[in-house]
Amino acid sequence: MRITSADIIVTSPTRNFVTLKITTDEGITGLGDATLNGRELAVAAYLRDHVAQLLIGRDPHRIEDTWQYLYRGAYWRRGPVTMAAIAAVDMALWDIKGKAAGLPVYQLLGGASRTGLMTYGHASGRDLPELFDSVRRHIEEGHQAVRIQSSVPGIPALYGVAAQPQASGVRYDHEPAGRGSRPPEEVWNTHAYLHHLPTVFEAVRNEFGPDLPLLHDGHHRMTPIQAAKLGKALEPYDLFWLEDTTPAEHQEAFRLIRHHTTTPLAVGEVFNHAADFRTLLTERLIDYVRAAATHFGGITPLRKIMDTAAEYQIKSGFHGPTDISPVGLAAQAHLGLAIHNFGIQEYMGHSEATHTVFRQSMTFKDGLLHPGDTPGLGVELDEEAAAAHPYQQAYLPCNRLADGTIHDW
Ligand code: KDG
Ligand code: MG
Repeated sequence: MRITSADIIVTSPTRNFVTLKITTDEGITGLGDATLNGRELAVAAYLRDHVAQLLIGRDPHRIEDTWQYLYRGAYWRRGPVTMAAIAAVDMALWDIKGKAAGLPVYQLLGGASRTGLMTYGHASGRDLPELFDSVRRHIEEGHQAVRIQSSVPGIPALYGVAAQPQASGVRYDHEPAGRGSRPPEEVWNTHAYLHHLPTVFEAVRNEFGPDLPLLHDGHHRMTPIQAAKLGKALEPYDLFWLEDTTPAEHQEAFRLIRHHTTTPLAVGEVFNHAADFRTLLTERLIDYVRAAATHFGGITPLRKIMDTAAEYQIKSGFHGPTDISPVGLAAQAHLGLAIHNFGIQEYMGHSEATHTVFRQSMTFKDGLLHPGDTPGLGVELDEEAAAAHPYQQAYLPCNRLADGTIHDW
């Protein structure tokens, strides 16, 4: 079998998605997700102008060799744009291999280690009653665990907290994506946040009891000592994990956080290379790997980092927001089903419009996510439907302190 074409499809049903479609001379096609929120067209250009021609004529079965060729052969290694592009090629080749074998990708990765994947959904509220309603709705939908994000008095709008009640159909604050040519700006106040958040968790525990697994995302806004303080303050509420406390390129900063708190830690959604995790894994500074197949170079390197993590009793908690396409989500669902050290899968569920563009075999029932048994990744792209939703500029917000200083996130 030989690759005959590699096409890049950019579509925006609610959010922007970049998809690579590889076609072979045997008529088998494969899809890969290359979506990098806010920098989508950079990855599309990287694939179209620098990668597509390298794929023509190659044997699609040679996944490892193609990965190494694109990674080592470019001279410029790593970085989110490069690794999202390589990820798309890697996923598309796994998709083709599965279709050629007549097997879902998880079978090629060693077969299922479990019947399905435990998930968490995103609950949020501008006040406690709204938050409680949102938690209840996520439990009713089947999630076994819930992420808790809440407004903070003194902070007018907060990323991760829907600006309207989620019952009104607004599922998330950035879906549909905030269209426009520059990021909206929000105000941030770490002191107010650190003061308020433990009171929210106390209220949620009082309302829902001790057994519901609860998570929280700090979006990289704390210093290491602030993160340590928060982890300690949240210990009575027994979190499943505290995510992205501090910008994680400072891997050694996690020594300080770990030293002070027993709250489990998750990090890595912005990572794109195994080296980003080296200190965190080998010193057991985290409990969950947050990488996404889409941003980490695909299924192949994500499998390898999870095998390394297993040596240190660290589990998966792959990044699954709605700005990872159904193809990227399927890729990590197949991997999560196969690996032994699966932890939890983030699952927000894509919008109706997204489902008209990407048809998937994935199911979510009885509290478990399953990628389905269709050969390959189990996702097909309706190109006509995709064309009906052209790319639109959209950016996540950035945040500033009250005095105007731009802040981490
Ligand atoms: O593109 C960035 C979003 O995917 C991210 O902000 C969502 O933090 C996030 C999460 O945990 O899903
Ligand atoms: Mg996050």
